[in-house]
Amino acid sequence: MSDEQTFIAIKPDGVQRGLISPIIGRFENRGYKLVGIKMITPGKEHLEKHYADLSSKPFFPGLIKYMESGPICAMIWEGRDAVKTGRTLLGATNPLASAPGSIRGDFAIDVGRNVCHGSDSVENAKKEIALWFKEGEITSWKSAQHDWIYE
Ligand code: YYY
Ligand code: MG
Repeated sequence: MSDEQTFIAIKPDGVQRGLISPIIGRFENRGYKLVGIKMITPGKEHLEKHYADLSSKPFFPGLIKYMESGPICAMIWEGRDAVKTGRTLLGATNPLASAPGSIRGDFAIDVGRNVCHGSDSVENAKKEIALWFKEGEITSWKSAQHDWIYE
């Protein structure tokens, strides 16, 4: 489906390190379409909901503190296989295991400072988009490049 959507976030370290434009560039250059974007500093409760499945992990308190520490650039990217390909563009969770050419493989070292988030399934993408965006914040538009990207 060329209208599959994924939730991608540039974490506080990515924002502070000036990585918004290179990360956006990876998705734009690949052919994905940006349909939602905002700078947001969410509270603890919001972040605990976002990472609810990790709440029993030893790194959870540190993860929430890090995510709370500054603004996050929250985005929705749309296009064929956006969820799976979005994860490939990001690289492995541990940047040291991420291939060069991926975002984490090019811009990060430590797992706790891995600069970006991407939904791991279509179902979770839907949940995350609903958590981070209100309906009126999502734009529907036809890219002039559409027919040059898709057959
Ligand atoms: O989806 P992804 O971000 O690649 O990994 P998750 O397993 O969902 O973990 C979320 C987040 O938690 C990860 O991006 C960094 C952090 N984390 C950590 O600090 N230490 C770990 N051992 C595993 C994950
Ligand atoms: Mg995850």
